[in-house]
Amino acid sequence: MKDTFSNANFPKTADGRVYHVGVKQGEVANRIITVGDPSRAQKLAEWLDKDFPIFQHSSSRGFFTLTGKYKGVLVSIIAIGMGLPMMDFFVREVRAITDGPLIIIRFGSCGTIGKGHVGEIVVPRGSFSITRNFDYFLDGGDEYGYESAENVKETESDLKPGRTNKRSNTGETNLPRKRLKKEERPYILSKVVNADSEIYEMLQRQLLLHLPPDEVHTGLNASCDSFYSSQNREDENFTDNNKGLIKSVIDEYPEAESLEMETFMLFHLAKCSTDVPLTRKTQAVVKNRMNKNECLNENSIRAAALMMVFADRKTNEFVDPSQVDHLESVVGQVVLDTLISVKSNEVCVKSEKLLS
Ligand code: R1P
Ligand code: URA
Repeated sequence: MKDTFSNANFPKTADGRVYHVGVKQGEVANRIITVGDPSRAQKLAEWLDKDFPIFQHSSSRGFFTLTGKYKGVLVSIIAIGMGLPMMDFFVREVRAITDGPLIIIRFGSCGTIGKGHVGEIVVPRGSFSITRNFDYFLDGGDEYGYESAENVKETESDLKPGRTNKRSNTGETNLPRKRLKKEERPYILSKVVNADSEIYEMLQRQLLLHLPPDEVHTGLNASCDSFYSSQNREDENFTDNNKGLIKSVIDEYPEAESLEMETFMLFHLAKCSTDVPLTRKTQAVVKNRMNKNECLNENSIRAAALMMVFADRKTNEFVDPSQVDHLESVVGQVVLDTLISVKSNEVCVKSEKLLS
């Protein structure tokens, strides 16, 4: 039977279950690994302590939660599916049913546009987003983010020395076409939001105990709103105007290493997370600090990420399933070890109350 929810602003059942992730207070730990694929979550769960019961919940919206103990510490492993909105559902709904600081590590997969190769690992120091500029596709431009030739106005100010303003017989202009302003281009690149620096460094240290240094990459991640268009994949069935997108990403962010679809939202929400309910602050103070891009220093969520490279976008190589199996085992334990090593007294205290 379907559950009944009340409060359209933040729907919950009478016993406090959230609408999409489907969990309630006491079912999720304050230390969380989030993955995309439910089978990756199951694989990680193999490392959980055998002498402690494992709580499991599959929601009707595709979220899969496992809570148990790892080396005696309460942890949750939550599979969220794919994309920025799924990360938003997960972070907000889990935040709503937990108390105290949350530590969240994303263990995902990615494509590489940097130094990495298939089967290697990326631990990003930060992430930006690449999103499709829907309005561009109404107004038009060329495939590379320049204004369309037919839009070029033949004014003196458009002319470079030595150019004429005559149109050719075919109607094409030889006027220099302007690179569109950033906000007018087909894909919008955001600023970078950093990972929690302590967890980022711990992940690298732990990984280097198990993998050669040249297989562990840092740099920046880009979270895209499509696996296809905003990751510069060709798709003849749609107008995507994404030729040269990876090149312009690297021009803007030479450190760009990986493309995937969730990490930016996790880092962004961690940065926007408030410790004290907003009603206890004046909205104006919070807004002012956000506008100045200042971290709200009472963030209740600390987040970091690491990704297995599944696709090499330079060579077009794609990962073999046997490599995935091996990587998930080695790296899965690294993520769990890191998750329980992050120091947070409050997290330890709060967690003990769970599932008791
Ligand atoms: C695309 O195939 C999916 O793989 C990556 C992307 O972020 C996207 O979700 O991550 P996961 O393997 O964690 O799902
Ligand atoms: N996940 C992505 O989002 N992109 C890739 O190329 C591989 C995994």
